[in-house]
Amino acid sequence: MKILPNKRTRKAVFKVIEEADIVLEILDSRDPESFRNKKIEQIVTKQGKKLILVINKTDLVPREIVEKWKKKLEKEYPTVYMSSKDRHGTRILRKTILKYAPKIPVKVALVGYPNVGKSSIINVLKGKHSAATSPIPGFTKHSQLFRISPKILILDTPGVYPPEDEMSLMLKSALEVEKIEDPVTQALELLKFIKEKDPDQLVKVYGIEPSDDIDFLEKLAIKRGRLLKGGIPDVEEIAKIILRDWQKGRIVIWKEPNEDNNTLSK
Ligand SMILES: Nc1nc2c(ncn2[C@@H]2O[C@H](COP(=O)(O)OP(=O)(O)OP(=O)(O)O)[C@@H](O)[C@H]2O)c(=O)[nH]1
Ligand SMILES: [Mg+2]
Repeated sequence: MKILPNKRTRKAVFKVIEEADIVLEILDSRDPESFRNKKIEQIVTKQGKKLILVINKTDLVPREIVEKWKKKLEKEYPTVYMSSKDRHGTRILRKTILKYAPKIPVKVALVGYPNVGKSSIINVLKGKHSAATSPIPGFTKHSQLFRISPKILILDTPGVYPPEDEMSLMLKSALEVEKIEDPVTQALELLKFIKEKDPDQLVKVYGIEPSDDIDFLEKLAIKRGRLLKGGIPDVEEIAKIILRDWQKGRIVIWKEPNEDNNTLSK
């Protein structure tokens, strides 16, 4: 079953794109391709505006993989990469914005999936904490204009995604955990995914032998003392903890551009 984006959010993002001179699409470095929103890209180009792809969170992925992604993506659009966490790549981003600015001051819209780091990018560009950020996806609710410099104005937008499967949105950390209807099923899917790609991470993070069945959740619940009345392991609470750990980047799986079957979009 596909999850539809919030209509009001979608409308707000489209309005910001109309208002902007150029648009930055923010992608997560763990699988940049799957974070692209082709509908938005289409709208931007149709309006005759320049689109720039920005691969963020590069601190989570080896540099050579990010370079490969950049090479691939820039065949379509100018592409830069950065880590707002490490304050890395901000100079090249500013330079690229000014290179493609049709006028000065330029109004730049930041768009992308929830949680990719749009608001964090504004803060590193501004050099101080101005836009509110959070590990909870869907945090920014309204668009807001920030003055980065006399030459650059940036519009922050709420995260938006195309109609997509819950599993795929969960893997992209785009859903608020509290709103996931069946966290246990989603956590088991996530464990299965991690076990296939890099089971050692489960041992490292949780100290429990990798498994993708309910047994893993039960063991972790007991280990962490998350018990219901009668000593029953609170698997639902543990499922949410695992989903949140994933969203916070405590467990990291990435994809290479040439891999077909290792996608975060499933
Ligand atoms: N590791 C890492 N984490 C980052 C980076 N940039 C942002 N984050 C984290 O990602 C989470 C989301 O960041 P936000 O800036 O709030 O993301 P957003 O795109 O504005 O999210 P919405 O407002 O929900 O659409 C926060 O926990 C940030 O600390 C980065 O470069 N590296
Ligand atoms: Mg935000």
